[in-house]
Amino acid sequence: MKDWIEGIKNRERRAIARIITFLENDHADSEFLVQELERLAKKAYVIGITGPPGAGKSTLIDCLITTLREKDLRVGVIVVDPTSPFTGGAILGDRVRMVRHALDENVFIRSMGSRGSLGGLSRATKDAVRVLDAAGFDVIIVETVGVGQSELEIMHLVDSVALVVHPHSGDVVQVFKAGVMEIADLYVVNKADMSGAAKMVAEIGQYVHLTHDQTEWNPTVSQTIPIQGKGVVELWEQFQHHRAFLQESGEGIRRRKEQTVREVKERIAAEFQAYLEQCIQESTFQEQMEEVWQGAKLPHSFAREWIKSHLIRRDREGI
Ligand SMILES: Nc1nc2c(ncn2[C@@H]2O[C@H](COP(=O)(O)OP(=O)(O)O)[C@@H](O)[C@H]2O)c(=O)[nH]1
Ligand SMILES: [Mg+2]
Repeated sequence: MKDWIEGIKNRERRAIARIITFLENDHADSEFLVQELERLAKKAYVIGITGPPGAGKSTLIDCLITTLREKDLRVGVIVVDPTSPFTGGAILGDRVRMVRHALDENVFIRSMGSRGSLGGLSRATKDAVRVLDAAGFDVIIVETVGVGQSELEIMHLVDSVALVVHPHSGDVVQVFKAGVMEIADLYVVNKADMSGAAKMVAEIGQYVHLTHDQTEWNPTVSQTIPIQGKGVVELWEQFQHHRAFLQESGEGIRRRKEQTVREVKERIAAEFQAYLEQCIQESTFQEQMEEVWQGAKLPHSFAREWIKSHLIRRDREGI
């Protein structure tokens, strides 16, 4: 593991990839590694790009990478697809869109697939961000595929959230419904070469006006045409404004604190779940269940009594 840390310090891609995979598998002895990573953390700027499939997120990120590389910034990209069982490799379409950066050693692109549970996926993504931060990437971009609860979860891991839609995405209603509109710091009407872009910008502007008072950050609405390389530099400027806002207002620190609380909660829940699974296997559990099976006891009271006795037991044993 010491070698791995050295590899990270030397920004070796193989070490970066290996550590991400190791942490993804949630080994019991990963704590040491995470501690070392935390020590190296350089405090990258982490941005989240979310929006419906086909909105042009990957194409936009490809352009953003170019813009950032021109400023000599190192860029890490994590593409998260909760619907894909694949991991480590590539979510094909996304990798193809960013392929021109594949040989640039200052760019690292990684896909993360489903880890069986949503909590597992967001924990693994959080760790991947840690690894890239420790490896000294200046900007880390997290792309999530789709619009739903899982995207909301993942977006809690980043500093700034951009929601990308395109003029013909009838999905905007869906986006509204899923609650994604509320979490965006920046709105991007992508593929602005298509008709209807101005209308979409106006609609989102109206939404922002209705939902935000003028005192805090007011989400910006940008237009981009990644296939022509247009609007991307301006979008990066908006990101920088938001970053400055996060720093000056204290909102950045507040968000990071909240993220840590979430992470702790998720880990506690995962530990409890593992403990429960273990208890269920025990014969005493099966015997007690007999009463429920025979209708002598309600599942509700059984569950309550079980929790009581186990928490007290663990407490007494000082575990
Ligand atoms: N007209 C137009 N099409 C675009 C633009 N950017 C991307 N696309 C197309 O939109 C499709 C989906 O792009 P992709 O980046 O994979 O979307 P994602 O699913 O949100 O990552 C592809 O066929 C792209 O070529 C653009 O600026 N204008
Ligand atoms: Mg994509």
